Amino acid sequence: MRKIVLLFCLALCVGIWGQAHAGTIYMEDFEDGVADGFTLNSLWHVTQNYPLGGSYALGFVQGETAGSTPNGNFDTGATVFGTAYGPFISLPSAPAITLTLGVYNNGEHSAGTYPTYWDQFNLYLYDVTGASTLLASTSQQGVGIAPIYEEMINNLTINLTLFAGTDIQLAYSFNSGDSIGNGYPGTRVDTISITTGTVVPEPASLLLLGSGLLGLAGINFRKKGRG
Ligand SMILES: [Ca+2]
Ligand SMILES: [Ca+2]
Ligand SMILES: [Ca+2]
Repeated sequence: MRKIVLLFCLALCVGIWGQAHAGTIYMEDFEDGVADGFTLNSLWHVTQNYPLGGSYALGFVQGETAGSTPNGNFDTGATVFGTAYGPFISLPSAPAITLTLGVYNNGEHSAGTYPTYWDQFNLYLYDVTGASTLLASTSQQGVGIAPIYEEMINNLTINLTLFAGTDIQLAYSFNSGDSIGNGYPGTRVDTISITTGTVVPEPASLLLLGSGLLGLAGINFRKKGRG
């Protein structure tokens, strides 16, 4: 019986410990109507048109009617391209760091198993030296590059553990490449989150861990007293 109680308490402590260690270090869902810390250019803006979560998203599109359908387009009559640069984010030295976000892209592309994409979206990561890593793409395949499929919401999960302990910047890049076939609903990015485990336990979980150990000591004491 004592072993069972002990195991239960240990499981509880580990559970609390684990929860306390899973932390959000960055979150942007655009629900305050502001892309905080972003540098936006070209057609990139916070939009109420077709958010992937809540009421607002980041979009590369123009002439929208606010609503839940992907209307509007990026047809300005010329080649359009632009990058939305997010803020620099300091990643802690943690054993696991994960980026999750939603991406919707609807641009000019051919049909088939391996389509040609004339209107392309790419997600890049920049380090402080300006070196870039391609994290996700509509049009480029490769190891470590998450595919983005057209005309559907892509819920991406990207491992950033490689960049633990460094400052990074995420960059959301759209390029029509040409001036034709641009009457499409464009791109939406939403619910960008970076989570990590931390190596330093929070005071609250230490307190719980401490009281758990005291509880164990109490059980031990009572058992001995009765025997
Ligand atoms: Ca915001
Ligand atoms: Ca949102
Ligand atoms: Ca085009």
